[in-house]
Amino acid sequence: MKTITLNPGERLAAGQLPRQGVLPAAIMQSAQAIVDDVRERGDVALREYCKKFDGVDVDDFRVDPKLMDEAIQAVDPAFIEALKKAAAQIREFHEREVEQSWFTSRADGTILGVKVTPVSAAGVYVPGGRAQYPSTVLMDCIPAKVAGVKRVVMVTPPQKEGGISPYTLAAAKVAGVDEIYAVGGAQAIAALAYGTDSIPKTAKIVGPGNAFVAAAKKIVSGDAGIDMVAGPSEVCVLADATADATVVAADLMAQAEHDPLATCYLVTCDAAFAEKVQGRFAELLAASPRAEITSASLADQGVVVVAADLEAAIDAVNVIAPEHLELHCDNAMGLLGKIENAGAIFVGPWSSEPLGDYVAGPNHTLPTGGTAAFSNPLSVQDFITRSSVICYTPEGLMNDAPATQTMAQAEGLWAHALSAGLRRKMVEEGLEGF
Ligand code: HSO
Ligand code: ZN
Repeated sequence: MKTITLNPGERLAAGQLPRQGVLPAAIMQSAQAIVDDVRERGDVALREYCKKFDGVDVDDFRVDPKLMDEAIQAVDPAFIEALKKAAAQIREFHEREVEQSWFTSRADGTILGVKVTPVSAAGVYVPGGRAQYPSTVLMDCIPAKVAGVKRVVMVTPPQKEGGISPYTLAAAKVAGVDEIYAVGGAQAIAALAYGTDSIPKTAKIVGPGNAFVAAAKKIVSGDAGIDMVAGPSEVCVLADATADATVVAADLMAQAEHDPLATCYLVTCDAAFAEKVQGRFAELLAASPRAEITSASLADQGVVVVAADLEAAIDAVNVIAPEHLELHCDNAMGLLGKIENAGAIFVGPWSSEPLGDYVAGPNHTLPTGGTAAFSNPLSVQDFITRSSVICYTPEGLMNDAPATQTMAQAEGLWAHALSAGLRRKMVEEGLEGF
């Protein structure tokens, strides 16, 4: 890991962080070409990309829902039990996010409010290939179902030998997925956004993927809603000497093992503790089957920030705005109020990030790359639309028409003034029943 030592009074600068920032132009260009092609040629283009990128000939992208039931029977029952426990806790957490329609009335009888409607269909991208993430199936599909979405459509790349992992299929069953298509990459995002003969379009597209998937989501946004443009996963551990060095090392490695581009930050005021943590890696890596990815991530992306005092350390955390933050320090809960930017905050020594990745209940699809400064974890809100509702009475109209006419005149909008003025005249003439 690279060490940045802050002098007293010095702040961490965002430019010191190993962030790629915007998606490379070459990736944006090839994703754009794929999206345009699928939009134009539909299933024919999809089949070609499937052959080219996944090496599989697919006739029918639709996966028979019966395969979900078969997968439930085929996998280890302990895994199904774990899935069910996780699903129940994720559902319970997200049920608290449900937003009700609401209405208020003014003294003049005018009714104002918000009507909440689930989106008609949600497309959920689930990465395939080397990474199998049934946990992401739960995290991304359950909030959609809790929101009341009728069609939850999962897309995931087919495996080399065709078909979809039984772990992913079993998770889809537990999450209540309605339709599954074996298609991945930028082409799957295009199919969800614009529809093809075999894949009907969806209003909202969510879920993590590689850089091409992220680029395609960025390209289609506006034509379909997207949750976020996700980058590599990140963890930041804020620790003092009360933390256990081996536990902190393991927590950093838990993020590093996702991806050579995953980024781990250790922020501390104690340089000796940071050394101690790094001293634990060798032994843990020797036991890890994912040592290659993990050590590449730690070596190339890992950052230790040694701050002069706790205030500077917390400021550094807010500058990093990490996807996941672990507070491994004395009075961890007491620091919560000072944390401004973080996707998920794990408080105290027992709150291992992997508990949150799988079972705690809050969503693990979180803002990355510093976007926690302005965006949010995936939630039920991602799967609803709100419509403002405005219902005037004649009395209410008389109260608000004059100001409307005055503002319309100031903006030079003649028919706006007319629209309010005509009604005002009708009320004045006693023509309220029209
Ligand atoms: N830490 C990942 C989520 C995940 N971990 C899935 C294991 N499986 C990004 O939040
Ligand atoms: Zn994880």
